[in-house]
Amino acid sequence: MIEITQRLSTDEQRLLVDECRDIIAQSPLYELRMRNGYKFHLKCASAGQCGWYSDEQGYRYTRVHPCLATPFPEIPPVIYRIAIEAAASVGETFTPHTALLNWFQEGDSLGLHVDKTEENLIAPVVSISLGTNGLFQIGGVERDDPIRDVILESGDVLVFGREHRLIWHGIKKVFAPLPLFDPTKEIGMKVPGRINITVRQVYD
Ligand code: MD3
Ligand code: FE
Repeated sequence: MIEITQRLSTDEQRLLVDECRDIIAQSPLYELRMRNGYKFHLKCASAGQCGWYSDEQGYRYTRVHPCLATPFPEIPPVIYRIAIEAAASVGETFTPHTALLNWFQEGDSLGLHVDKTEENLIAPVVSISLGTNGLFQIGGVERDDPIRDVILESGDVLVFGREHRLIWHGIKKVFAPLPLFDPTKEIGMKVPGRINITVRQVYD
């Protein structure tokens, strides 16, 4: 069973959006490709001592931006604090090495996968969602375990630790902002879309 650990206040969400804007101003969003050359239907940015990248050579963590070859900016303080607090709330500790920022626009998606590029597969991963709703698919550790649909909303914080660390999961689709409730405006996003920040310990 996976639970939404907390729902952040609008004020905290706004601080996080500002920090995401700082990250991509210093270290722009980049595209990812699969081994077969197909593009992922999202864009990515990274902060911290490494960032995640994928192209025809495969998945890996890199110490420098894939286009600029410059180091990534540090993990901003509010992202760092929220990740540590969320992990602590479920009795977990970890050392954040990277904050990966996924940027989805309407209709974007991320296929079912298991995150196992990290050298350390014991430390928890903390996920923070901002902006428009995403249809999250969550399975089990086996590829054919049943899959549940969960809507991730702006401000949702999840911790994937221990028995959940190696589960199959993905984002089936990201919704358009609703006419009567567009969280993106309230939290200061200038373009409607969904941000997911995952904070990870990559090394031991
Ligand atoms: C479970 N991101 O970045 S967040 C990813 O919304 C990723 O951008 C999705 O899957 C997104 O790898 C889903 C929830 C999530 C993130 C990382 C996990 C669940 C996870 C790592 C391990 C187990
Ligand atoms: Fe993932």
